[in-house]
Amino acid sequence: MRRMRNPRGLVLACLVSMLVACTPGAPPPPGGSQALVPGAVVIQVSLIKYQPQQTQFGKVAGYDNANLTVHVGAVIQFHNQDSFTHTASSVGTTGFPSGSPLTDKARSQSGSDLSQMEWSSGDLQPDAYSQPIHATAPGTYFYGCFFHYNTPMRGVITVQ
Ligand SMILES: [Cu+2]
Repeated sequence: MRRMRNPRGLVLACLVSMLVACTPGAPPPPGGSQALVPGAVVIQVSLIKYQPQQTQFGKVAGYDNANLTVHVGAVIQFHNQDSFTHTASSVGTTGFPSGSPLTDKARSQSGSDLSQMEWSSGDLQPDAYSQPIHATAPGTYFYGCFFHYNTPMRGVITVQ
């Protein structure tokens, strides 16, 4: 390969690396760069505002509505109202594990379907919206924040 010593070659190298970054299989971007989709159900995210409450599923907190019921076809987006980073990340369909099951993967945006087991908003910066997440199948979906799962910071979405 030719050495990239002239500016044109450098520009070409940058373009190529941008293309590579967009190919499937490349790491997903961090969350929070998304626009609000018209008609989306917004779940507000704030550890400051939304205190723990007891539900039939266990303790939830940090999201509003943290015990949300929607119909199949709904589109959900998370919106960070705090001045620090959160995530909304799937922890499965069978309940809240006692310790956090979330790994570093939760800090990158993944998934757009609630019934996919590994969806996550990725790192959601202050005032950012998550990607739209689609409720495609009935079920009970448990999620939490990578940073504050044990605080607790957890929520449930029931799709019927
Ligand atoms: Cu958090």
